Amino acid sequence: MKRAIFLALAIAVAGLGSGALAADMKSGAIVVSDIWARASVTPAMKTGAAFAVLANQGAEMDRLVAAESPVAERVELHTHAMDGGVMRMRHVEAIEVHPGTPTVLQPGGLHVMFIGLRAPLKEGSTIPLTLVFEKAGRIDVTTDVLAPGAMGKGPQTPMPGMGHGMGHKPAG
Ligand SMILES: [Cu+2]
Repeated sequence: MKRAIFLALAIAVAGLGSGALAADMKSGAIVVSDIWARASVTPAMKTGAAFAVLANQGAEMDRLVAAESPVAERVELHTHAMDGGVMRMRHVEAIEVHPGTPTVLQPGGLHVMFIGLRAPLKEGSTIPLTLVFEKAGRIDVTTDVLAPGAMGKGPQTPMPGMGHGMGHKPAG
């Protein structure tokens, strides 16, 4: 009984930790950062998208070949392409990640597409997502859900340190 409660607590704390810290997630040579999704505008919206920065610290090109999440019936890799003067989404088999040049998944470009959302994506929540790379394998990432019109997390979202480590003292 006690043990079960302790375990539940440990899981709750671990969950909080991963959501609050949102640290970069790494497997092999691949580092995933700035991962986020857009909140659903209405519950009727059955699709959604997630974005991230994929960096390759190795010497060989790797490829994102799949994405998985329990939030949707299907998860696909998409890009945007001009089609007769209209910007349309297109399914892609894989997304290349070259050494030295991060691949950026962002609105209007490459993205992870959720098709058949089981529930609306709520702003402020997090959703589990697994990115599958050809060489680096599977990387589980915690995806922050931002506002419906969000364009990204910004270049860096450092921990709010509240002046800690600044070390400056008032003069005199
Ligand atoms: Cu799409």
